Amino acid sequence: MPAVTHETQPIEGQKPGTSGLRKKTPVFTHRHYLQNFVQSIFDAIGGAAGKTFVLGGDGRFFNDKAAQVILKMAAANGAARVIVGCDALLSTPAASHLIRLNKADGGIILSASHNPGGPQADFGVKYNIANGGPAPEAVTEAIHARTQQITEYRISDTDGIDLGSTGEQTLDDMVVEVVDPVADYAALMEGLFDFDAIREMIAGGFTMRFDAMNAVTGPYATEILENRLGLPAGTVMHGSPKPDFGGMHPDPNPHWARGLMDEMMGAEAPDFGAASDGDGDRNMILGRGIYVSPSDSLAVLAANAHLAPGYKAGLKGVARSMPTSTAVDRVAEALGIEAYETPTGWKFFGNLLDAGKATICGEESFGTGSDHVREKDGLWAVLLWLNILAVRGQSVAEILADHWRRFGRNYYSRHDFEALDTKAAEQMMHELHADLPTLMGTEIEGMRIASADDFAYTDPVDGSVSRAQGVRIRFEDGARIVLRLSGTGTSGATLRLYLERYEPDPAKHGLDPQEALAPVIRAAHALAAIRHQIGRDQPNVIT
Ligand code: VG1
Ligand code: CO
Repeated sequence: MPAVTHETQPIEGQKPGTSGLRKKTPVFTHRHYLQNFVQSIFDAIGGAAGKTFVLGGDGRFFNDKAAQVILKMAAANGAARVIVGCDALLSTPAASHLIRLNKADGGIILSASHNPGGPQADFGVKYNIANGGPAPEAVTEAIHARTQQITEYRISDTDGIDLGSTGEQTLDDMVVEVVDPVADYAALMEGLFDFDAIREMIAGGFTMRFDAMNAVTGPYATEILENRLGLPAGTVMHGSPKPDFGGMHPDPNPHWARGLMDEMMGAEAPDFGAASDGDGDRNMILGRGIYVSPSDSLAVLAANAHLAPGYKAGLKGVARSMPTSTAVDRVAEALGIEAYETPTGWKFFGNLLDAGKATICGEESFGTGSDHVREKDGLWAVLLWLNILAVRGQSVAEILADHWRRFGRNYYSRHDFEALDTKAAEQMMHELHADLPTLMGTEIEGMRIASADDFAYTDPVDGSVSRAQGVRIRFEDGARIVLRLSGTGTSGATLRLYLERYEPDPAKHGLDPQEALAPVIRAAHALAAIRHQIGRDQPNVIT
């Protein structure tokens, strides 16, 4: 069947954010919207001809239809092969692994990650490069530039492909290989972690709950945790991916995974609890009666990774996003390895991982991962925790208390102010920015400001520079305030306020983080005039 060329026109606003292009579903399903963006990806990477791609998504509404459109466009653009998950499902880390395993040229992931899904909710498309990681800024900028020039797209005039069962098919001259979305990923995990030790711990009565939030990790968690590690059926809750995530907001944090949270804080709590997000790259870690802040989780994983077979040689270095707490920096110092600080978004870790400068990376936003793929990886973090628990034979609470005794505690919290008037939020950041040069040396809430700037990052591998990555205000005692606007939302603006304070004294490690951070929170509100600027003094979500 011949490829058909359709005329089209540029569509405004096709600019990828922190992690791909995210819009309301009706925007994506609107005439030519998806097609324009996909053709722009192919054009921006020098064409698809002869190339191999990986394709899959988190199963949200429009995932299946979008996958068919992309397959037909890949065929019409001359791609040689597309490896696609059965039913067009692939978690983000599994897609990253498949790109690397098959030495593909790139991959397209259909997901708006932790944003809700459904006909009126959110959809997204993300392009990953040959290393398996999110396209770096130079590539996303080229894609965006192309969307502003586009005049036509190519699509095959076929009916599409049956993605319901595995095996090879052809679409025009292109091979479509439909694969089990879980198998290769599960094998990768078995190679990294001591499944025998974890099985033994489980046989000894260890209990856990995993909340897949009706999103893509369901099949992965069921296969790995229940089938391979022997946890009882029902350990995985909300385990079947649904197009609208069963109405859940698949963001694994204490606010949106309330049911799991309540269970873990209750009298009948299991030993361990975890949750993942829409596309499977985030994780929340809980112990009986205890919440592990993602920044602490990163630090604990870095300090204990050598206990798992895949990391027994030790870590080459660690990296964290700038707003993530500096807890992991203390671990790096103790280990005598480098700690890198990058802008928000996993794409900034790619070069460090490729160059062997970092082994483990993390973000405060429930993202942790390593050089086994080029994305953050929710189940990976859960399995590394399980491996550590099995080797150390201690509870999550004991491990955390131990960690704080050794390194001190970095009290940490993120406050999100959502659905703000975009102009007001931008104005607030603008005025705060203008104030920065005057802040150094001034005192607020009894704390003296040591530095105040807008974070700019120079990639140590390729020298590329990324500016305006968030305002940071550091105090002389090491406390920090960071403010930035979200790059993943689909309506209005979201202010993220990140708060951190270091406490070396073990006698003071048992405080509620909101209490421990109270002066820092007050200072942030005063410095940014938050209520005055955006008309709000309480966040919607606290993590
Ligand atoms: C948020 C997080 C960021 C994360 C990004 C993608 O971005 O803060 O740390 O990398 O989401 O996560 P923003 O710009 O809204 O703050 V997800 O699980 O898309 O893949
Ligand atoms: Co995600």
